[in-house]
Amino acid sequence: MNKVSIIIPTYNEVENIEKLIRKIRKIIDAEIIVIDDSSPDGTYELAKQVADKAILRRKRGLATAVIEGFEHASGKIIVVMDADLSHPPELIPKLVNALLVHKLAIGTRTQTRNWGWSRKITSHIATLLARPLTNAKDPMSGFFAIKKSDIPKNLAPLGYKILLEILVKSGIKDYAQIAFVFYNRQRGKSKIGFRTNINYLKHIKRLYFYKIRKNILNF
Ligand SMILES: Nc1nc2c(ncn2[C@@H]2O[C@H](COP(=O)(O)OP(=O)(O)O)[C@@H](O)[C@H]2O)c(=O)[nH]1
Ligand SMILES: [Mg+2]
Repeated sequence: MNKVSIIIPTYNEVENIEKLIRKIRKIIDAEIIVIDDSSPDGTYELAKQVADKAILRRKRGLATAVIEGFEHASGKIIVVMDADLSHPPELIPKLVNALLVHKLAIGTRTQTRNWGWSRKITSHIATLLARPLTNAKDPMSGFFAIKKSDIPKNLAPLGYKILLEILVKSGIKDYAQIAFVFYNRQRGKSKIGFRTNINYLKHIKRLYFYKIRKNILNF
């Protein structure tokens, strides 16, 4: 089996990161890389002790943090996941094994628990807006696996949605969609806010233009 690198972007996850990494270690032998954007709560200092690599950045941005993680990964297989325990580590081997037959494995949220109505509506609208760009059921997921060599080189995301950026730029249609129940975080706060949604709209506009130029919208 090829070596696996797990990339975890963090901002203020000091209450979650150690528990998550302990769980991952019980499940898979992988290189664990934390990319922290100077969290004021000390996430980086803790990550330095518990992760294999901890990278400190002086800027903010989830998608760009993940891309920086790709650059530091020594594994041939990359897994991306959130730090807040919403993505079950038990699913990692399934995602990795799916790459034996598929180009991409998407942890697909078929149910969500403890999400408020406004979050559900926003997520639904965001997914609908992405429909012409991809047929994947959950292109907004932050939980996926891909071979490093299959990651497109021309990624230019804005905001949160790194998987959507990869789907559009790579044109990959051969993906496994692995279902899981998404439990909202129990500790710490979501970083999604008004600004995130505006950035999403800008990002999606950019991807529409990209697809139009390539003339491959899925209408
Ligand atoms: N490095 C980095 N990580 C971030 C940033 N914003 C969010 N994250 C991390 O990305 C993951 C998903 O964020 P979260 O707030 O849980 O989003 P939600 O689950 O969609 O509400 C978590 O691990 C966050 O700590 C950021 O600006 N930089
Ligand atoms: Mg979360």
